[in-house]
Amino acid sequence: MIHHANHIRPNRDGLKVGGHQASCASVISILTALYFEVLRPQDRVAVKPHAGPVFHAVNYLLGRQTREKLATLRQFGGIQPYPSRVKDGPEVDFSTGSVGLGVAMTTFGSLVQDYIRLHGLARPDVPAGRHVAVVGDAELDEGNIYEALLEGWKHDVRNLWWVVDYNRQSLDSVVPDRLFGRIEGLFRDMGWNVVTLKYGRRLQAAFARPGGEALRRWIDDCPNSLYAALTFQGGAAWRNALLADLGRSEGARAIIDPLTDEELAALMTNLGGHDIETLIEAFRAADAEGDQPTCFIAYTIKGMGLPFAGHKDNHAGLMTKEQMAEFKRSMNIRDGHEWDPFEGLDLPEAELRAFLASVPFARPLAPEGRALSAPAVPVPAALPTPKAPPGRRLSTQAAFGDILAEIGRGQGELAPLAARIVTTSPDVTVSTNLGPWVNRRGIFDRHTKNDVFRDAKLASAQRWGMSPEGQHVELGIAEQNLFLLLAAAGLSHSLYGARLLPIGTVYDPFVNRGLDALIYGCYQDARFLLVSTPSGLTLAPEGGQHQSVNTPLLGMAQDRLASFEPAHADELAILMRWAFEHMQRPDGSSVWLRLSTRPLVQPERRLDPAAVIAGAHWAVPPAPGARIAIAYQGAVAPEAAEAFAQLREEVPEAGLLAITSPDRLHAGWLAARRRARAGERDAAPSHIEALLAPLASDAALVTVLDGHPAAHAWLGAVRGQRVAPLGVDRFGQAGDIPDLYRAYGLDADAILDACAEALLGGV
Ligand SMILES: Cc1ncc(C[n+]2csc(CCOP(=O)(O)OP(=O)(O)O)c2C)c(N)n1
Ligand SMILES: [Mg+2]
Repeated sequence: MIHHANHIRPNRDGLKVGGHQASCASVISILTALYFEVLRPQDRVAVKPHAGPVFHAVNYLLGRQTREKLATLRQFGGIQPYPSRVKDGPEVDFSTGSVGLGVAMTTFGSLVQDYIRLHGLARPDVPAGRHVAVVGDAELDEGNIYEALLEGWKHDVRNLWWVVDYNRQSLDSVVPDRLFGRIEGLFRDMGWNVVTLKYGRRLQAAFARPGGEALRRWIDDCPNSLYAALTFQGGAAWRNALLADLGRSEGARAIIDPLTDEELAALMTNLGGHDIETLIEAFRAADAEGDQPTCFIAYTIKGMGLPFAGHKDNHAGLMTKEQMAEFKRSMNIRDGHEWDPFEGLDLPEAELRAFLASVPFARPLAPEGRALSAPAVPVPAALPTPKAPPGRRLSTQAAFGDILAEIGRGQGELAPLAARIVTTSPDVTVSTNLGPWVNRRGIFDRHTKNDVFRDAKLASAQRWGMSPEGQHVELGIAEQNLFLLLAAAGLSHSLYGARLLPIGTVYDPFVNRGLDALIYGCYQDARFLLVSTPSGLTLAPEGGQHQSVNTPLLGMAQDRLASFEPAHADELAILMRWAFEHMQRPDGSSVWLRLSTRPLVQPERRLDPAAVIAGAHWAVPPAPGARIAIAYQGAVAPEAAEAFAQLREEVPEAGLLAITSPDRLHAGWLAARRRARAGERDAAPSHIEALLAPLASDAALVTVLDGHPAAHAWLGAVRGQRVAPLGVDRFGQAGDIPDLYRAYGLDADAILDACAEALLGGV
């Protein structure tokens, strides 16, 4: 596949195609043992990213991939470089690509599978499976792996296997010696079983002979880089190196001397991770042991069997045409038969086919295949909107907590929804207002644990009893774990055939801390509701590291994530209801709500839900031809309203626009432009075009949000109107809201100044 993509397929742009032949060769025996012998249909696998071609080749043999598709590796619309759930289809259990995340994802998949089974939500026809990660050894440098290890230990995850392709090479280099002693210790400390597969059968047999012990010691002591270099150099180099040290050991010589260079090289590279029998035996033994998480350290050689085996620079290496011709000769592959499934094998085809048909993994998991389905959870026509008593203010964060707590009562038509919601938070459950929901629905744990404080009758607003029925998964602070859990729970319908509606809360600035995992979840089309709060300068006394600036832009830029920032509880209730539905629609996505702890007076009004969902509505519509409008987003609503009241004294026709989602507005606008470009005649204008239409063609828009002003700056491009974008473009700092909004130019005076300037034509 890789050779075809690089050397056979026409190349139009002169770019190297690539495809990681060395990384693939390293892991072939491991994937063979797993897929053709050990795995069962219900098992879920994260294959190391750069073994994607091997994975597709496995599926080809299993009849789940076509010959035509194999020829499209890395082509537009073809097989992806790294396994992708969305683009490669249902055979891919977990997308991989950003190293480390797929590995950790298996931990959270295992947790989610436990959750649905312990809640009685599992489909009777889908048995519980094991979660397996095939791990590149350099992936273990990623910190998120250790975050997941700790979290997995806390949650007592089971049935988890990580098979490390321990070729002791990363992209740039050979990894330091003895590193694995450290890593093995870490796994054991976390309650994992560690199985090291260092040597294959042939080496083990050699070690058992007289003098074999000396040979074993020699290899054990051989530095990784020397071992790699000798592997690359081949038999003669092995012989020289061995004889230099072991030349006087008669036993060792009796092992080495009779072998040809080629045989000696084969013996010296007979590592556990390339020995099918050793691998299968180890997997079977672990299976028989039970459900303890197990790490297999399978020694391998990067590029095994290829001309650049062991070379430290082989990560991006590609065989030349001449090398491939030689490789084909050695594998008995005839020209023109490269894609024949059984080419080069000396077993009868019927026997091979019978074997493939008998492979446990070849059995279908469910009638619909590996991508399972689950019916949608009904969502009531409206969610309860919290009402602030007269004179009281309400923040969007508090309103979120209230709405969820009300759902948590599980009354009437809210019951099915309540049953499928699972919440999670990285140690900010209480401070993001999930407390009342948790008090009602309990904390999830495989083991029932009482709330010690409650039992001792110590006063606390939080009831933190844990049980298998609980519906909140409490996580440690590591934000990547939050997003990986949301990703796993957000794929529950597809992976385990049970629909969950996962909600994760996190402080808005710390979305950045888990961003790659968030993107990872979106990339594989996981469906969850992210609630990030508090946000922006409104978190005033906490200072600049806690005050998010970039998140509105992240929300706009992130595919498969619809992002909103409501200002008031009525908008929030509309958006949450819509989110539960949107998360379940085949053409839907995850949803992100950016909220605030700033309490605001709640307006009495009737909203058009469609407008709130589309991203904006006129709080005060402009008169036709108006020269100016103020547009606000989120917690700065009072400043905008105050400035607007003064503006109207001078410019009575002005309008006040409430933006709930620059993301949706922008997406809708781009979609409309694409429709128009595609020649759709009566294509309706986008929501933002329609909203801005009543304003004069050269009207000014003064926009304001507690976040980066670029989120609104594009609005001027919609109809060629002028924009004065106000927002935050520097680190925040500690203060109170009046001081900070004045210092950063978000207060009513700043908005009015911008209006005055705009009216004078100064934008
Ligand atoms: C987060 C991240 N950083 C960097 C890369 C680029 N990259 C791809 S593979 C690789 C080295 C992987 O080495 P290892 O996991 O040992 O795999 P091997 O190729 O040796 O099997 C790197 C740095 C990446 N894909 N993801
Ligand atoms: Mg490696």
